[in-house]
Amino acid sequence: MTPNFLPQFRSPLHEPRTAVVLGRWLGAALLVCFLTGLVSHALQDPPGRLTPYLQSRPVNGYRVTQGLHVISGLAAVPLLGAKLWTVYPRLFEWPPVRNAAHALERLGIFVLVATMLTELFTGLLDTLQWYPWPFPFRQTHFWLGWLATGGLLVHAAAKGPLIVRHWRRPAAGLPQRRAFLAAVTAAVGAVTLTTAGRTVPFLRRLDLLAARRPDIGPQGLPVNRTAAQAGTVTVPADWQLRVDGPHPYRLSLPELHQLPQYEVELPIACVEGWSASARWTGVRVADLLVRAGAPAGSGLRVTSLEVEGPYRVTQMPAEYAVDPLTLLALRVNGEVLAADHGFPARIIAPNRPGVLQTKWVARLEVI
Ligand SMILES: Nc1nc2c(c(=O)[nH]1)N[C@H]1C(S)=C(S)[C@@H](COP(=O)(O)O)O[C@H]1N2
Ligand SMILES: [Mo]
Repeated sequence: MTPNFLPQFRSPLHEPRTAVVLGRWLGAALLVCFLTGLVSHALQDPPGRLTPYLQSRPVNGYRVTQGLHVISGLAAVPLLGAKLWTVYPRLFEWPPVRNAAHALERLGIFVLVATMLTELFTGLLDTLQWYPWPFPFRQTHFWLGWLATGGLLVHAAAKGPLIVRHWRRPAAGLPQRRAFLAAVTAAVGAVTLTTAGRTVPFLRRLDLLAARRPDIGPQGLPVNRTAAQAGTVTVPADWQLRVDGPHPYRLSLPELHQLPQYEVELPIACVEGWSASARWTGVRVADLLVRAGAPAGSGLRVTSLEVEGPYRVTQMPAEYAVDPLTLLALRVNGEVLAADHGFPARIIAPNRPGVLQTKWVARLEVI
C-alpha cells in the first residue's frame, strides 16, 4: 500500500511496455550519439596511437558524424522527457529502500539520470556557445558520455528480464499508449526538422531553432569566432607566411598568390553544431612542405596570428598534409578571405573538425 501523503498516479501509461518502447528509441539515439562523439573526440584530439589510422577521406566524414551527433542528441531530449515521465512514479516507491540490492539499484538510476540530463544540457548549450560553468566543456562532456553509456548498459542489464517480457507488442493494444507514442514521435520529428538544417542543406529553410544558419555570415559562410573575438584584427601590412623546416623560407601575400592555385569544395564542420560547404582557393599545403624540404611522412604545426586562444596552435598529421585537397586558402567563394574567415590565409582540409581549420595563419612548421 502506498501511504496517502504520496501522490497517486492514475495514467495507465506508467507501465513497462511504454517504458520499453521508449527505452529502445532512446537507447538507439544515445548509442548513435555516443559513437559519433567518440569519432569526434578522436579526430579533434587524436591520441598518439590513433594518429596512423586517421584518414582524410571521406571528405565529408566529419560533417556526417558531427551532424548525426547533434541530431541524435537533440532527438534524445524529448525521448528522455517521455521516458522519465513514464517511469517517474517509481521515485515515490514505498518503502523507499527495501534492501541493499534495491538501494544500489536506486543509486544506479540516480547516477544514470543525473549524468544523462547533464550530458544533454551541456551539449545543448555548446551548440549555443554558452559555457556558464567553471569546468572545461569538452573533457567533461567526454567523460560524462562514458558514465552515462556505462550506466545505461548496467540499467538495461538489470532490467533485462522485464525488457524481454515486454519486447513484443502485446495482443491487446492500449489506445492511450498508441496516442502517446505518436505524440512523442511527432515531438522528435519536429525537433529534428527544425534543427537539422544547420547541417543538412535541404532542411535549411526549416531551421527555426538552430543557433546558426549555415548560409548566414560574411561570404555566405557562418563564423564561429570572429577576428574581433580572437583579437587579431590587425594583420601587419608586411605580413609574411613563415615556413620552418629543413629549408625555412618566408612568402609575402603577393608571392603566395603567384604560386599554383587550386580550388576545392570543402565544408567547415563545426563541433558547436553546424556545418557548411564552401569553395576554397589557395596553395597546396603539400607543395609548401616540399619547398621547405620536408621528408615524406611529415606532419606540421600551424600557428595563428591570434594572440591567445585554445586553437591558436594546431597540429596536422601527415595523412592530411599530403592530401591534395588540403590548402592554405587565400580565397573563399571567389573572394579574398574576409577578416572573420581568416585573412590573410587559413587552413582548410577534408574530414577535419572545424576547430582545426586554423584561421589567420602566421607560421607552418614541419614536424
Ligand atoms: N586561429 C583560430 N582559428 C580558428 C578558430 C579560432 O578560434 N582561432 N575557430 C575555429 C572554429 S571552432 C571553426 S568552426 C572554424 C570556423 O571557420 P569560419 O569562421 O571561417 O566559418 O574556424 C576555426 N579556426
Ligand atoms: Mo567550431
